[in-house]
Amino acid sequence: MYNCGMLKFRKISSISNGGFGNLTPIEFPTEIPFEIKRIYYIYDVNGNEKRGNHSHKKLHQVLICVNGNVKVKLTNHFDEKEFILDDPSVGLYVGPDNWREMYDFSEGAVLLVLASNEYDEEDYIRDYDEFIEHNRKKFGDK
Ligand code: T46
Repeated sequence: MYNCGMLKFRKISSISNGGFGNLTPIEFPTEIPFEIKRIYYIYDVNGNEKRGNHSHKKLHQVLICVNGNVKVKLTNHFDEKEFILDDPSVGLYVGPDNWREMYDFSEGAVLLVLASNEYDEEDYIRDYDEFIEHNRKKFGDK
């Protein structure tokens, strides 16, 4: 699918002080395709709440559900797909021109986001018709 996809990170299992645990490191450029300039996380979301409903013009991001699970639907000029994030060692890469919706947050879900740039409201397209028109101009008529 255009400008998005699942990334599988390393999961290092170890026993220390008699206890078992996992550790997932994420390094640029071997594990993610951009340098991280911002990190934020979304949590305490009610199960019936829907977030997102926008696209970005330039921003690259990786979404990782580090606790619980959440669904993410991506729509672009070519395709649409629903992803289930339920594994802290897996990330969803989301590049520009993808409309995103996040929903069905489980109780305690924490969605960690690694972003290629600082927060900039000018980079958002929050109106769906504008998103369609932006993509039509960029990629042509369907
Ligand atoms: C995205 C999805 C996955 C800031 O002030 N700084 C920030 O870095 C961010 C991300 C947001 N904000 C403010 C802007 C709004 O007043 O926090 C408020 C909530 O943001 P928003 O409604 O855009 O949140 P989501 O969960 O719908 O979307 C967020 C990101 O904004 C977006 O880039 O891809 O998570």
